Amino acid sequence: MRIDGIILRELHIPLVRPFETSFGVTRDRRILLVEVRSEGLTGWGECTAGERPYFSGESTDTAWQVIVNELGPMLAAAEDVEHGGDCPNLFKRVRENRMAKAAVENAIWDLEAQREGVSLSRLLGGVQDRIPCGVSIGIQSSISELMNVIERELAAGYQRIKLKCKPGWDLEVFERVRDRWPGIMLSCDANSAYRLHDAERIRSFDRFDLLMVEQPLWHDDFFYHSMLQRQLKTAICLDESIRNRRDALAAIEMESCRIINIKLGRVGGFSEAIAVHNAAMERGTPVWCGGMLESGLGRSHNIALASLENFTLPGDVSASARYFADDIIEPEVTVTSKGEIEIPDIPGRGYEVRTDLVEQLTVRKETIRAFAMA
Ligand code: OSB
Ligand code: MG
Repeated sequence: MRIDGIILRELHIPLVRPFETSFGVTRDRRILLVEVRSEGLTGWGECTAGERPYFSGESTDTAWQVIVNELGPMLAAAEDVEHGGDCPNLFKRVRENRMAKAAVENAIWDLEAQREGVSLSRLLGGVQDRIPCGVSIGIQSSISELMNVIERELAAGYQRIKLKCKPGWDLEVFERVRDRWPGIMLSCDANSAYRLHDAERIRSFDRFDLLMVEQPLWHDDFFYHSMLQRQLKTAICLDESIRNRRDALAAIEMESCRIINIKLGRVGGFSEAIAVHNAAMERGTPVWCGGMLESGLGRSHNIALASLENFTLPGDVSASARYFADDIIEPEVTVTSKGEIEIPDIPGRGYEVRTDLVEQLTVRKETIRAFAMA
């Protein structure tokens, strides 16, 4: 395909309420959007890096630098990019920086779906026409506040409640929640808040019948998670640790987890996300689609990904309105009263980008041109 223009933007969008995890609080999003123009069509990609390098080593600022100085020029200079799947090879000189890579690669997949006149879901190999949805609930100021939030989300139909946790915001919280809702699908996500000396504490999570405990230990670990998994009835789910297909295979082989969270940005884009999905499916390991407080654009890509066959558990893919007063896509993402999102069955991502609103929210913008690579 002929690449006619690449534009990188940073948007500032406030969250409707702060989101607190074991590594910090997010109040306002700084979102990077990549726009790739080709032969009259525009593909969009979102970078899921956080404002600070606390979830992974990437941040809005590192991704900006890598896209402007490396990935953008590589794409602008490429002569033979036809598919989103060509991007990993094009970008292979750049190590790490998977969220930056995903933003650019996903824009090409987005473009390709439009060009081929198929839905992004079908282009990726998706087979489901609706996906089950859960919510991720941040650490709250009190347990009673948390109970109100859970009540609201269950009333909205969400099928699974995931509680962010850390030492001190765990046992008592689970106890109170289970007392009130004994039968709901409940899980927790520690974002690496525990260490080996907490093993006994984590073992006591078993009595709450959690669907999984997500990333209890170090962000880059398989070995100690495997030691811990042996001592638990509850399934461990890995998020941060899984960077690619090899990691997924290693984690499954070592029994470091029984469930895998797939995030587009964390694994570097649709190509690797599909590879992780397929590797897990072949080994009977269920996966689900994680979220990174994405705007509607990233959300629409998560929805398409989650339509693949082995996404059998409810994902952290939820309604736009939970995070944003006014989303940058049209229609915004909504969830049915059964806690499902319907997969759009029209060409492309199935949600239009509100370009006027994107322009209004843009705080910096750069047009990327090809330059000779060394
Ligand atoms: O670990 O899943 C996580 C948000 C930011 C960083 C890490 C995580 C999360 C979430 C939010 O849990 C999921 C969502 O976008 O709804
Ligand atoms: Mg997580």
